[in-house]
Amino acid sequence: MERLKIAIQKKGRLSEDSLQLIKDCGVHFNSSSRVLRAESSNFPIEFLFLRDDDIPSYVYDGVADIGIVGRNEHDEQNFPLDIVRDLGFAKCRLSIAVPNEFEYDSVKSLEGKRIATSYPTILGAYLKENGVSSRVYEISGSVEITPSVGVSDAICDLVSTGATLASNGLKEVDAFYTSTAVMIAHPNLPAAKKEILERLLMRMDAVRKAMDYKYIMFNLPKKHLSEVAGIIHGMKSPTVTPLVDDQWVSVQTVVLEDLFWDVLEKLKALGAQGILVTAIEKMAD
Ligand code: PRT
Ligand code: ZN
Repeated sequence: MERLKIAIQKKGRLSEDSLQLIKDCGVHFNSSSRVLRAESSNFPIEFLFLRDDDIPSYVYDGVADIGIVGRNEHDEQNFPLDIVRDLGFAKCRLSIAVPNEFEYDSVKSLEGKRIATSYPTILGAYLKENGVSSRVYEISGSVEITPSVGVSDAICDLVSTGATLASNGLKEVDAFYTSTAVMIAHPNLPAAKKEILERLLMRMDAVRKAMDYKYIMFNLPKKHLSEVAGIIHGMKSPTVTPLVDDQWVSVQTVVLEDLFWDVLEKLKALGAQGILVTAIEKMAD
């Protein structure tokens, strides 16, 4: 049987969310941390567990068909791959940071300075875009210690909470690039694999869409029914069921999680009662 090979980070910041997303798609597999590959028992997919740095080249070489990596890793390595989905998790930013005493006005302050980074391609493009020429040193790890040991004047590194910078006496001065996990794919997959990918994406979209919505049920004086559509911004018109008391109806619909509290307040103001809210597990059009 043809299987779609997906490369996932073996151990690190992307691993858990990547595996959870696939599990939520109803794809069963054994993910013991010692194995390098695993096959799903109920979906035509095979997993390769790799270091994140290796994923773009493996997808490019066809060792894997698709993979999940940080957008930063994809952009840095710059292989001609397709980004088929932005997955939203593992959010971070690539920032310029300098020692606290460094007087930084703008990116121009980096002219002629030494900058240490693990992202020379992305940084190089940013400097070029701004007409700044600096000396960029590629360092594979612990970039944040380079200014204190005197090998750089500034760094360019990934930041999420900022704690690492602070504890090294550095200040973040320019967060010029944002990254989240993305699903990458080889641009020329054979038709059979493309079809499996489409099935997987359909499931992923249903899982991820469900996370954005709540299912809401409530009773409402019938005379206010026409106002509900304007409040809920639902996907489709709500389901309305008559109640024994013919002045009232029961309404069921989905609401964007982000708008939920706002919607709840407005419904209460219309006289809604017995409001019941539940999470949605999957949602497809
Ligand atoms: O072993 P392997 O090579 O697979 O893993 P890795 O150590 O290279 O990668 P890993 O697991 O650290 O990161 C994988 C991906 O997670 C990155 O490519 C990013 O897309 C994303 N990500 C999200 C981060 C961070 N947040 C992050 N904070 N990657 C790294 N960091 C590091 C950063 O480099 C710095 O050292 O965390 C430190 C800063 O964190 P704060 O919270 O102190 O600001
Ligand atoms: Zn890595």
